[in-house]
Amino acid sequence: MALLNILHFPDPKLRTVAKPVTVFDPDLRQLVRDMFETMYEAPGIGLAATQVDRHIRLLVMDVSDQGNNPRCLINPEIIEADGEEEMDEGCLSVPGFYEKVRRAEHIRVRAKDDKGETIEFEAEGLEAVCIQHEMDHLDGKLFVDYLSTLKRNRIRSKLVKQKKQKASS
Ligand code: K1U
Ligand code: ZN
Repeated sequence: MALLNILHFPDPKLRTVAKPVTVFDPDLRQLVRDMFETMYEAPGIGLAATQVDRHIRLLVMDVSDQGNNPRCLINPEIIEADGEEEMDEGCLSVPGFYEKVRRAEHIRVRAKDDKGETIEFEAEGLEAVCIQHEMDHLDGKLFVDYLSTLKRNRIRSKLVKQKKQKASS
């Protein structure tokens, strides 16, 4: 297993639109294992392949309190959505910042698992928010894109400054 490097905003690679997964092989399952290890170690409740510089439509998540409900979604699609809710979101690619984002409250998701089997389920609350957040990553979108330009630019400046300070220390 391996810990993967997580890209940070404003890295332009985070803007890449991921391609569908077509081959469900042992290499894919190894990437899934590495992404779970990286997500639990961070710690986070979700991770999209885009964040670890792999531009395929794959995300992992675990929104359970005990961290014992791992879920891997490949080529995910939201096939139904209703309601609206606003929740505080964070992002491992935007470390240290939490902001409210409005998203669909209930969703129905279709995806494949790591063996290529189709799965379909309904999600609400934090699970629904997390899936929408991670699916945005696969389209090159970040939660800061929902904020005002002023807030987004402030976050960008702070993260660029922190990166420069780390590089010179
Ligand atoms: O970077 C990511 O995409 C992961 C992100 C997912 C997420 C969090 C909150 C709302 C929507 C999506 C995170 O996991 S940020 C870290 C976090 O929320 C957390 C960390 C430790 C314990 C509990 C939560
Ligand atoms: Zn994120």
